[in-house]
Amino acid sequence: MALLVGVAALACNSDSTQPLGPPDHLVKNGGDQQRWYFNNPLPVPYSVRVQDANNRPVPGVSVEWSFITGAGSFSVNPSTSNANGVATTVYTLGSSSTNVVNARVTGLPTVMFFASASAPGTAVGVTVSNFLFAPRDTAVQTGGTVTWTWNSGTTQHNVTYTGGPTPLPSNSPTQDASGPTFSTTFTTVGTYTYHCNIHPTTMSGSVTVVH
Ligand SMILES: [Cu+2]
Repeated sequence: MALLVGVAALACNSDSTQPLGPPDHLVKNGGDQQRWYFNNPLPVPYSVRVQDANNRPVPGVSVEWSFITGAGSFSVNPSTSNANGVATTVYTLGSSSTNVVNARVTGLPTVMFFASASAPGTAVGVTVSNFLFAPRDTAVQTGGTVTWTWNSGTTQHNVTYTGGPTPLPSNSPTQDASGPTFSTTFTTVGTYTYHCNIHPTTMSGSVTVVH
């Protein structure tokens, strides 16, 4: 038994001092299965790691990206694996709802990425209740409007912007009851964050504005 353990440890040691082998396989590293909007870049880049037969990262390898379904575009193509063996590209969706992309290194099995796309809303509603915004995170098309509707009894809340492309939109008045509304029309692409400044730890949200 002791001998077996010794042999295993030795094998492990010799592995780490062996010269790096040629690219053997690709491992999916990030960006798969996103849902986003037509003609917008996916929020998370597509990323694969190139490894040798002993699962060590191989730098300097060219990874080619191609779409099988859905004609989008890539920020870089091909991309080259970095010191950690990782190659990335940002995929911008086209007008197809289904998107399948292959990452490929010559001679190795391909790795597939899936994304689905839809049209962003132009008139989006959020409920202001005790003590949350629902939905918390929402998206709207450029030029579209988000309308918050209060449903809060006698407790007062507001929509106060905390971040995003400047200048930030105007904040809502502080109000209560059921029925009052507040709207913002968004003209600049980006992610806006907001909270109720009376209940900032529980009541926060975001609006992502897309093309
Ligand atoms: Cu509040």
